[in-house]
Amino acid sequence: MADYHQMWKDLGMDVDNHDVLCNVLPGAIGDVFLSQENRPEKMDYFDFVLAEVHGVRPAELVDFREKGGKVFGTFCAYVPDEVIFAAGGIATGLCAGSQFWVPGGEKYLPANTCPLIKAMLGARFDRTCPFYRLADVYIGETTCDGKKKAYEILGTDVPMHVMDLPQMKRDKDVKKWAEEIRELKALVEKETGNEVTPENLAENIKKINAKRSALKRLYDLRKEKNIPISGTDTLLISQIAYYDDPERFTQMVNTLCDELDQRVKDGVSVFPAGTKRILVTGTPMAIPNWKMHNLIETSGAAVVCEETCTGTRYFENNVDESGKTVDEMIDKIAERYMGINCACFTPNTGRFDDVVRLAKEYDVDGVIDVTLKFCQTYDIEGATLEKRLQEENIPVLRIETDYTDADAQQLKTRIEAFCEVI
Ligand code: BJ8
Repeated sequence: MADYHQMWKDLGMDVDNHDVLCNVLPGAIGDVFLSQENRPEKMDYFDFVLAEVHGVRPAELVDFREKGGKVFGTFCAYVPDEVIFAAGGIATGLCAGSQFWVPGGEKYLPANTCPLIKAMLGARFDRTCPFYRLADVYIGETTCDGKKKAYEILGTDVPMHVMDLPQMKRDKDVKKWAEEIRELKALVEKETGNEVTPENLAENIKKINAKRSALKRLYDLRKEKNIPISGTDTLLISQIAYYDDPERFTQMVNTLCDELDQRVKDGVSVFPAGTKRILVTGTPMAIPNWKMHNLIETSGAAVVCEETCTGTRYFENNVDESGKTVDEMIDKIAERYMGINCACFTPNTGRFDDVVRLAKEYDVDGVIDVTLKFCQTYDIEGATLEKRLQEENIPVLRIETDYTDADAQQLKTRIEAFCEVI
C-alpha cells in the first residue's frame, strides 16, 4: 500500500492506533481472499481497492473536497444516492464491520448493543477511519432504535441529518418517504450550493440504475450450475459498492461479468461439482465483515446469494426512469427504495417472499439466517422466517453472531453438520 500517513494526519486521525488496523489487513486479505483457488482474474481491481481501502478512495475524496465538493456519509440502503450525486455531492457508505472499532463504541453505548452500531461510534470517536473523518454531513435514518439513539451521540461531534423512515408500507408511507427525500434534496442543495434539476437527477437515476443492473448481472451468473465466482468475492464487491465511484464500479463489475460469462461457457467453476449451495439472509455484512462467508466456504459449501443489504436488497428493482419533473422523479425514487424489505418494517412479509423466491431462483440446498447479536428486529423475525421456510421444505440454519472469532470453531461445526444433512 502507498504511504498515506500525511493524509491521515491531516484528517485528524489517530495514526498510531490506525496503524494497528492497517497491519492486520494484509494478513486478513491473504487468509480470506487470496487463499481461494481459481479466482477470476478481474477480481484484481477489487483486491486493489480493498488493499488500499483507507488510501485510494479517501485520497479521491480529499481531492474532491479541496475543490469545494461535499461528501455525505450514509449508513443505510434506504438513503437514495441519486439525489446526492445529482447535487454534485458524493455519497459514501460509512463502514462498520470490524471488531477493531467495537471497544471504542462501548465507551458510549451499552455492551448489549449490536456490533454494527458500536463499530459506527468507535470508528468516529477513535478517529481510525478516514471515511468517518471525510464526510461533511452524516445522513442517518430511523430504522432500529439502536441506530436512532447512536445518531444522537454522533450528532454531538459531526453534522447529522436523520431521515424519518416510515415503518409500514402503505401508500401514505411511500408519500411520507418522498417528503423525506425532498428534505434531503434541500439539504444537499444547501450544502453543495447546487440545484437538483430534472436533467442532473435523470442522469444520476440512470447512473445508479446502471450500477444496480451490473450487480444484478453479477448475481445472475451465480445462478449457474458451475458457479463462476465465490460468495466471499461477491460479498467484497457488494461492500465496495457502497463507497466506490459509481461509474468506475459499474464498469469494473461489467468487465468482471464478461470474464464470468466466458467461464460459464467454458464450464469453469470455483467449486467442485456437487458443492452445496447456500443462500445467506439476515443483517448486513459491512466491510470488513467476511466472517460467515469465510466460514461457510471453508466448510465445503458455496454461498450463491445474499438476501441482505450487502446483497439483493441493495440492487433489486431499479428506479422507474419515466419521471419528467424533479417531483415526479422523487416519487419514483421513493417507490423504489420503499421496496426494500428491512426488519424494521411491520409487517415484513415481503422479505419472507423474497427469501423463498431467491432460494428457488438460485436453486439453493439450504438457507443460513445470520443475525448480529442484539439485533432484535432480525432476531425476532428469524423465527417467523424459519417457520415459512419449513413450510416450503427449504432447510434453514439460524445463527446469531458478532464480529469476534470466539465462536468461529463452534459455528464451523454447526455449518458442516447442516451441509451434511441438506
Ligand atoms: S435497511 S438492515 S442497512 S437498517 S443496526 S437493524 S443489524 S440492530 S443495519 Fe440495516 Fe438499513 Fe435495515 Fe439494511 Fe439490526 Fe444492527 Fe439495527 Fe442493523
